[in-house]
Amino acid sequence: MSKPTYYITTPIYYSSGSFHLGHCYTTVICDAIARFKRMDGFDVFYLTGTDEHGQKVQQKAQAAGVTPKQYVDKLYDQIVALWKTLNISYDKFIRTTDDYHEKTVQKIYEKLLQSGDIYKSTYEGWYCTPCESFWTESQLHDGKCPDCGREVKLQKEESYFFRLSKYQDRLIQFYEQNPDFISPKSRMNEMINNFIKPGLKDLCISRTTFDWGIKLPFDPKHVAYVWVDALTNYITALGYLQEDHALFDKFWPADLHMVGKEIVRFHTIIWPALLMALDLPLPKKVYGHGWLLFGNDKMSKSKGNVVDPFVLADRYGADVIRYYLLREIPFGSDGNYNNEALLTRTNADLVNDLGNLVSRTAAMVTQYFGGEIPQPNAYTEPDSELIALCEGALPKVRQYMDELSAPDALTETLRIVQRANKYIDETMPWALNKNGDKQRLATVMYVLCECIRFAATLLEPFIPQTSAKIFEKIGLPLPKDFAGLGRFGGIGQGVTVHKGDNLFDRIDIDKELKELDKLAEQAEPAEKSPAPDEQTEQISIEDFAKIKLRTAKVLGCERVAKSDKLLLLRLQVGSEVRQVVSGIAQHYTPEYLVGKTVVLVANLRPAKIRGVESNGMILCAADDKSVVFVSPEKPMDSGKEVR
Ligand code: ME8
Repeated sequence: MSKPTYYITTPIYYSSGSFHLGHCYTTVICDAIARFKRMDGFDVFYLTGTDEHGQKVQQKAQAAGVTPKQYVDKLYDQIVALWKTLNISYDKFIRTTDDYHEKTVQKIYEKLLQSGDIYKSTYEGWYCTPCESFWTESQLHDGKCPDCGREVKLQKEESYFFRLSKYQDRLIQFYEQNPDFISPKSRMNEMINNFIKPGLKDLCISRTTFDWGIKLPFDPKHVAYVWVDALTNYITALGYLQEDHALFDKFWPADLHMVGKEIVRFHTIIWPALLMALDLPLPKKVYGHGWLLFGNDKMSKSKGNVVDPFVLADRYGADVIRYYLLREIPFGSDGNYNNEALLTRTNADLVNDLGNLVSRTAAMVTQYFGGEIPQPNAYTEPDSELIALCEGALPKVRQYMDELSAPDALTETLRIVQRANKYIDETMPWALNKNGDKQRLATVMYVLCECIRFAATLLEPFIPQTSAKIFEKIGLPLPKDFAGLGRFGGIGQGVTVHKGDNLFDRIDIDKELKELDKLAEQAEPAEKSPAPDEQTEQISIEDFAKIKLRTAKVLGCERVAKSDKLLLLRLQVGSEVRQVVSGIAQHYTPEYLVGKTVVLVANLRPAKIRGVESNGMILCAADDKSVVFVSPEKPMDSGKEVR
């Protein structure tokens, strides 16, 4: 009989900066789930990758003086090294610059055009480049991006639009019929109240102001919107619309898209609507996990509060990081990272509980039985308690993993370890040895080794290196599945333990905290936010030539009624006279301005300011304190071109 399938994905990571411990969170969780499902008899496909196109990447590459491809290649190497360090067992790594992906995205755009889901229009609104997100005026928070709090830019460009609004009712219906689609539940309400209820607008899905993206086949001056490019990775990676689509046939729809909470809206609104337009089945679940915070802020390079996973892995090993992220951060909510919690959790669970149990047991089996695990005799109390605990563990852990709660799954597993340590104190093997009660001693040793086998098997998805080391120590082959967890008593005759080194060394917390602080001081500074001129896109001379600048002479000037900021200027521009409203009343008196020559943006669309018509804008320079108008350095007639 063929195995049930399980398709799990992480988001694809932005290739626009270095990776920190917060990034590891999504991938480590997915890895634990993927490993668990494999051990639990599923045919798993675990996908991860990198999101390599977009304006942000182009700007960063430009600032670094390299091509975008060179830039993303470097980050690709970095992230692959990170996942190797953390033992991430993905089945495929997709890069959005992979040829097959680019070609398939083009086919997807063609398909959407043919189905009438795409049309051409003009986008006018706000754009957050770091998030690559479009926002309406009312969605902004204090004029800033509601997701990351950074500056947004007013964008006006010819674009292709996806008819997202058309799918609003079908989306609501889908959510109603699939109440677990968006998890945790609170995120479902957030999506409905914040995005669906105010009404979905059609989505701009192409850009023309930069070119680091996938060109639209039917209009190559447009590149695909990076989120459409990125979201479709989940199907292009499987061979959708490609010659070999066996994986797509086998694994789609995805069982789980694991994502951080800030990108739930892309995955639960835009992505399902695109899939509906492509007439494809929808994923079964999108889980929006919380953030890893550092000092109560989201850990992120731009905030400068990052922890380097390479440094931690180098000092303590990958499993310490994996265990901390999986055990300590309450799943679904935000969790605050601090070095002390990491070290304390490591000492308590991994050194004291797990490490001690394994080393004490291996030492006793060596000392009392020459290293060979003895077969048990009759079980008595409290043996049966431990047997029940072990035999009941897998169903409970499975239930927690189905609920995607790694912390509970680990707590349940560690119960076996903790109970076994207590069992050593209760049964006092050293006394049994002293009294010559070899029969009981054999049973006690056997019970302990079995507890270790159960715990180490259940720990494989979470801390695979440690699990492998434990199996080596107790002389058993690494299990490939959970089949051996059905019944207590799986260790046969002739198995020999190997004492070896400790699994984990105890950490001197005070000393390590100082060391980690020192390392943090030496680390790279926060990513500086680009200076305004770095952030601004470059324009061509043709673009600049569209702006008509003219010298103008102030013929008359008065205050605008009921406004302490506005002046109404009457300007001579060559043979023409114009009126222009300018917000400089707090910096100039009308009398001072009359007779001065200013520079006018002459082809600005007329606007009404406080009900007064304004035909142009005069150029001013400004800092925090003052505003000064720009004037030709020597006398100049009005109406002359400024260029
Ligand atoms: O969002 N705590 O990529 P990304 C927990 N390219 N998780 C964190 C985190 C933190 N402090 N910081 C980042 C993108 N993450 C898009 C995805 S998918 C079609 C496109 C998580 O590199 C974040 O929540 O910004 C996300 O799940 C993952 O790292 C990648 O984030």
